[in-house]
Amino acid sequence: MAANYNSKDIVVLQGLDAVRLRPGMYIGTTGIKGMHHLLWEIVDNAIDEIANGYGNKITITIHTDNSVTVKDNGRGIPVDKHPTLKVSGVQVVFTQLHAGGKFNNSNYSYSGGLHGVGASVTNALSEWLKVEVCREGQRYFMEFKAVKKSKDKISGGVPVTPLQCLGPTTETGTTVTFKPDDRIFKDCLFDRETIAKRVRELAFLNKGIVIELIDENQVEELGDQVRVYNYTEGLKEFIRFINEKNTVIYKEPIYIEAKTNLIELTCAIQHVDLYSENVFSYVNNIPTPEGGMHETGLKSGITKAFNEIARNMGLLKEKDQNLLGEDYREGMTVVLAIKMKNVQFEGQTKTKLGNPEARLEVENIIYDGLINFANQTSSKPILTEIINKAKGAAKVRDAARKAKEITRQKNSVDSYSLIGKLSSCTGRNPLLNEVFIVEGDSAGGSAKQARDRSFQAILPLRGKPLNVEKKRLSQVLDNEEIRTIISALGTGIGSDFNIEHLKYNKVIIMADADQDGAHIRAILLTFFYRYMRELINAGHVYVAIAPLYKIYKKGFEKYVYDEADYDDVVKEAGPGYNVTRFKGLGEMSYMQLWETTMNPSKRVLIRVTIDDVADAEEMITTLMGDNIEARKKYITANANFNKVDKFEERSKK
Ligand code: 28G
Repeated sequence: MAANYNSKDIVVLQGLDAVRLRPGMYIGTTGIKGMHHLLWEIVDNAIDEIANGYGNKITITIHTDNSVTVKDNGRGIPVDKHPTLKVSGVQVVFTQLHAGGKFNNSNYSYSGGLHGVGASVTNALSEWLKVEVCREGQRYFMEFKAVKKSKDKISGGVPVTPLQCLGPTTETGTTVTFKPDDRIFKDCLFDRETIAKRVRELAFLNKGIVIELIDENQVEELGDQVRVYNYTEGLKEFIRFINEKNTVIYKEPIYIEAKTNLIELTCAIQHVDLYSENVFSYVNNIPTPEGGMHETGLKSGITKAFNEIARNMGLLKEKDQNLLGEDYREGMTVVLAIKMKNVQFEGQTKTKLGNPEARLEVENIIYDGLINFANQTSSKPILTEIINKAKGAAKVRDAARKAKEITRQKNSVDSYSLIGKLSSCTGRNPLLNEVFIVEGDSAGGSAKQARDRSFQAILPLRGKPLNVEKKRLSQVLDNEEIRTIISALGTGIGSDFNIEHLKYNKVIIMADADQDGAHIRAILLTFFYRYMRELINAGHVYVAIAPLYKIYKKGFEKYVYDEADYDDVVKEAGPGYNVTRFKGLGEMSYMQLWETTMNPSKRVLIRVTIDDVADAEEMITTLMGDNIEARKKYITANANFNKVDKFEERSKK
């Protein structure tokens, strides 16, 4: 038995060794994101089992040793011997790459992107992994671990024992516990908030599912050691959550649900009294911020249906032109989630759906769904609101187009004076160049002295730029600071945006570490988010972090960038140290500014990313929106203005 067992392992381990050799190929990075990916592989399997109609609950427990347990109450992974591989189904799932048939098996239908690489990848990159299966009246157990093979070779996911039967049970389901191997993921710990965000999203996307999140690192008295996510209304609740801070123009979101041979679709739509459009799309539970065929289909379905409805309701007359899609999408929040087989992801971040067949399928379902909705008498007031809002949008669209023309002319006439503010760099290679957007003329002056002019340009902003959140495009373009930024970057904005014209590889926001600076950062990030999102997606936007203190004495000098590091640095300095506190960029000499904030070999930059679109949306609407109470609350809760959290992650240079 044992000999037989080992011979089977050989083939299997070759596969897993490949994973340990090049983890990045399977999980993207060996940083914190990659480590969380191990968890998502296991959670994905549990979600799949429940989405297939078996069980309703998942429990995720973060343990104090950085291991995690995931438990579902599905059928339990099959335990009988696989007909060709001759080992238990459990062993197949955890040792065969792509086991579970996520790619080619009709039982398991959906996969996507880096997701769906399989539980074996988690196993290969874990120090140990334990599985318990309850199935057909029996409880089973199996354990795997990483084993040292020679001086510098470790194999991961090696079975410690074959599948064991532990005796009878009335339960059914699968429980997996694993500990990421810290030889691969150095200094990485599971982050409760990261997990909570994704789990909340999964609970919105899979209505009815109950996901319990337990963090054993959290002491009970502090509150939420256990959080439960359960949304019986799914995307409807998701949309209410996204729009929570805004004023909606009708209360009940429009909801569409359908299943065809090709796809399963759910969609919720609700308008707010603002002007931007917010489309959140997912394929197989994976966010697709770059859009793709399903979004194209969604948009044409919406435009076609609403124009037809507008005519039927007499809100568009025979002589009137059809309204444009963008008119109907003004102030519209949509969440679209589809599931389909054999997905192809494309685009810069592999988050764009490429399957051409998805386009018409989504278009037809959305069109039918909306026409159907219009046939219910209760929908009339809602549709009247939507169509009248769209008519308003069409009117200003015309005016906006004219304003844009004028601005374009203005820009070319004024370009000398606009660019006059910009101290450009001498280098001509956009890939090497960077531009600092600096608050205030005096800081701008220091930055000009400090910079390395061969590749660093400085764009000082006079006052605060316009808060674009509540503004239409024409008003946005009326703002001189904004126009200056647009012409300095060279890309154009909105639908005219072209990243190939970008003149700088890094666009760095440099503002004070105080409340005012935080506001300017938020205004600029909002502008980029609303009008140049691709700039963020492509990783060109950064926030420079200026030091808060300098701690020094004879033979010792260190800058403190984070309030939390202060005590450590003081300890390191020892007795007799001095402290300089920097209230703003303006209080530093230009040499200090260079040393601490601009010199690429020493500075701290945060690359702005949109990991969680709904979250970024929440931050933007809260910080920039109408609801002053919500904004005050948010600012109080996130009072550390040196940290621009939620919206970014640190990039190790
Ligand atoms: C708790 C953490 C993660 C899972 C199931 C259930 C089945 C299954 C999973 O089958 C196909 C067959 C054997 C390899 C399917 C049970 C059909 C009938 C299942 C999970 C491929 C996979 N009965 N529950 N896999 N196998 N939960 N939770 O992983 O050969 S994975």
